Amino acid sequence: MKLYNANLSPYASRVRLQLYAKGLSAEFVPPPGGGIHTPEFAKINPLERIPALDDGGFIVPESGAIVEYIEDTHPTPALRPADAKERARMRVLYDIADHYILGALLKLFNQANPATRDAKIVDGALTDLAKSLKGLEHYISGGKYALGSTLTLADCALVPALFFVSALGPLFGQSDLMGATPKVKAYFAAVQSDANVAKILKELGEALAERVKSGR
Ligand SMILES: N[C@@H](CCC(=O)N[C@@H](CS)C(=O)NCC(=O)O)C(=O)O
Repeated sequence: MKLYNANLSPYASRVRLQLYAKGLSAEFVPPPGGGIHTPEFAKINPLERIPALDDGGFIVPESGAIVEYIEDTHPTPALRPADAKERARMRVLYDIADHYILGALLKLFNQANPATRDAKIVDGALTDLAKSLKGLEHYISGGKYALGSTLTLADCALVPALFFVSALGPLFGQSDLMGATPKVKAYFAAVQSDANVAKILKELGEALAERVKSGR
């Protein structure tokens, strides 16, 4: 398997975490042609987004489709609960990370430069983020993993999202964005004792430091 990847992408990071947790090896490659928006990569993924999976010539774009495909083709160890209610709980946690937390973070990411910052957009995004974290606080298990005692796809989506919550907060004068949601805060501290989670967080941290250093 080949994954078109960028270590800083929260979407690609969820796939890498799934692969590590399942003990699967894949080749991680940057998009060909020197970027995401190139004719070379558009031939592979016309949506021009990272990640995309190439499984022997079968291309799957979209991280949600990729993680489901990997679960279907490599079912053990399962990162999706078999029980319908548990699976629905997992999906809710995954979707909170995917739609709400990353949605608010994306707005903040675009306001990172203080020179061009729009205070109204920042306030709106911080309000959305606080609401999303409050929703997460309601559904998260309170244990080491988002759903309970084992790592699931919910953790694959939440870990990169919460990495960016803690990394971006200080840029907007918010050093403790998880402070109002103690279960979420305790979860993010506890899940880091998982070796695969620690590996993903290290990769994200290094990629972010490199991006900051390059000034892009
Ligand atoms: N819904 C997509 C989102 C992927 C996505 O937006 N990836 C970003 C990288 S973090 C990207 O490729 N952005 C290209 C761009 O917007 O120029 C997924 O889940 O895979």
